[in-house]
Amino acid sequence: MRTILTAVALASSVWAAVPALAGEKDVTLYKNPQCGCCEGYADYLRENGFTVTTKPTHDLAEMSREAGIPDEFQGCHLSFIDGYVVSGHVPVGTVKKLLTERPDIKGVTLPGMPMGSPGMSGTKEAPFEMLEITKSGAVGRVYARE
Ligand SMILES: [Cu+2]
Repeated sequence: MRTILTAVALASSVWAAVPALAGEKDVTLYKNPQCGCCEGYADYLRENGFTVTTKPTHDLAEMSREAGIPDEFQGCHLSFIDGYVVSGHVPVGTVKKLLTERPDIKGVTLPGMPMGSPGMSGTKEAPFEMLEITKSGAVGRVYARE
């Protein structure tokens, strides 16, 4: 019963996050109300031609879990883009790759807040590795390096 309730909750939250008529350039980004680098990332997406709606929430970790991302792989905000989950400061090249290739996965995550990533300050020290969020709930395979 718990599984069924979780599935229903997930279906309804994803449905709420991804309006049926949203196009591939429409982004809904959930963030903690205080998060500044999340706004930085939203602006970065806007500069790259996306239309971004930010939604403050205190349930980000739970929402990320529901989206298939275990705690240790969660980014600091959660975006829904054209049916995919994009967690964290994922560079736009990877977002475009995702929307072009349309792999059979739930989405990608860049865990944490790497220095020098889009929206973050600091100096990039190594290529970022975006991990697949699979439909079975496994996270870990590298989808893209950028
Ligand atoms: Cu951040």
